Amino acid sequence: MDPSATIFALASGGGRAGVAVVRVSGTQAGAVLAGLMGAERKAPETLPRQAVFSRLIDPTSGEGLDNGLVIWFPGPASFTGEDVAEFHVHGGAAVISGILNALSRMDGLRTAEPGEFTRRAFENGKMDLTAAEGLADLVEAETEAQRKQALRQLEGELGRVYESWRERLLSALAHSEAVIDFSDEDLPEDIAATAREEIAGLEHEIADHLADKRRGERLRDGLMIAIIGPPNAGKSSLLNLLSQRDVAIVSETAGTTRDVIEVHLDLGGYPVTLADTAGLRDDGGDAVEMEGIRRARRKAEDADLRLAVFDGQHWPVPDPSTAALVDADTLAVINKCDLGDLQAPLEINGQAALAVSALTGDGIYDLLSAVAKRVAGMMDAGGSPALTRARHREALQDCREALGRYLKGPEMSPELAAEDLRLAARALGRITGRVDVDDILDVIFRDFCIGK
Ligand SMILES: Nc1nc2c(ncn2[C@@H]2O[C@H](COP(=O)(O)OP(=O)(O)OP(=O)(O)O)[C@@H](O)[C@H]2O)c(=O)[nH]1
Ligand SMILES: [Mg+2]
Repeated sequence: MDPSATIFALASGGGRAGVAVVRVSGTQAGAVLAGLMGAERKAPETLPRQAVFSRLIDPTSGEGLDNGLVIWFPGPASFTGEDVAEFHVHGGAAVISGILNALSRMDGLRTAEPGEFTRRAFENGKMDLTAAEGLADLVEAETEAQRKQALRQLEGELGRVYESWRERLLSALAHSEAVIDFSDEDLPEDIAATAREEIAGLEHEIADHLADKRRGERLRDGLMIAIIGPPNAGKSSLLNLLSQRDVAIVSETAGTTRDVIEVHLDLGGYPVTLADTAGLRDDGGDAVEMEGIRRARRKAEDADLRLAVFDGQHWPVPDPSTAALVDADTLAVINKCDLGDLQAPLEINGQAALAVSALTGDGIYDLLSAVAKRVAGMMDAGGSPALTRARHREALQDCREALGRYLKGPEMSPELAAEDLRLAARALGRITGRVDVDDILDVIFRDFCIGK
């Protein structure tokens, strides 16, 4: 991969569309513009960042390819920091391939690798790594909450938090190094103590940020909600009702569902996966059902939230195997409330239970609100931006460990103390891409779908 080459790619999605955008970035972008606009060229160089309507031709054959808009973004004030040309053409397959083929025949041009435009933007200092990740998340975002989180990250909120921590560390490091370099001279007496205090405060902030119950990661990946309960309680009926699709087979035979059935939903802007599972029972059932029950239990354990469904016909005696699984991360539901009044109190293991009917829809609105409230509580970061990747978490843990070592050893030599601060600052720098990231860039940008 030649990093100095001029690169091009379809920047909009594949498939037939009214408009498609082809982007070119690099030193040849100006020549590409001139080539494709031919004699009609209205010198967009004099009109940077303005749309110019033009006929577009194949520079080799002179054949007309399309009529479209051309926009010229001279570097460094462009997305990648290089000269960039954009062609907004009709989004038909033949138009797009005509333009891409014409570009591929031009000297010094090649197709962009996945994520290469964004990688160049990062390498030219247009955005830090967290912002680049935010951009990838924004393109992937399927729900409103995901979009908000991604946009905040793209706009640099998370990067700014880490960068300000790193600056505070570097300033404490400068003080520690002053103690090493000028130990015999008269430095202010409390300089080491002040640095230590500053680091203790910072360590606290990082610990708080890490103790976020994986909010940001959950929002990125979606939350897993397992529907569990005894056979025939109406779990599959509830899944079908909540997802408004006929996904799971419903029947009066106990043990109908065996495999885990998953449905992805946008719940009030939050991404969730609802998993219907085999009814839990300890006795009976064939080998297939037993395997289904094993999977159901595993799903229940792995899920972020459980919906425990009980059969209202047996109320007030809840099924003991399922009741044993009701905890603070479980919403208890008593189904089939259409069959008769349920005896109060509606409560299982001290957790309030909701009465619903998957048949008539009674109580479903309250159930949805209760689930949405729990889900929002598990994913909302509130005021501060949340870390969104395991990569961030690992680097922050490294940082915290180094700070812990520094704080534990007041009698430690100033040289060792400074080394720990340096390691902590490096760990933070890795998140934003300031230091030590060459080895991970390929992995980070390979996953981008932009520029493919
Ligand atoms: N009256 C009434 N019947 C219901 C309700 N919900 C489900 N049923 C009936 O209860 C039976 C079992 O429903 P399912 O949704 O298959 O129950 P399940 O919990 O998925 O059962 P398994 O997959 O066997 O574990 C079916 O005959 C449903 O029509 C309800 O709210 N009221
Ligand atoms: Mg079922």
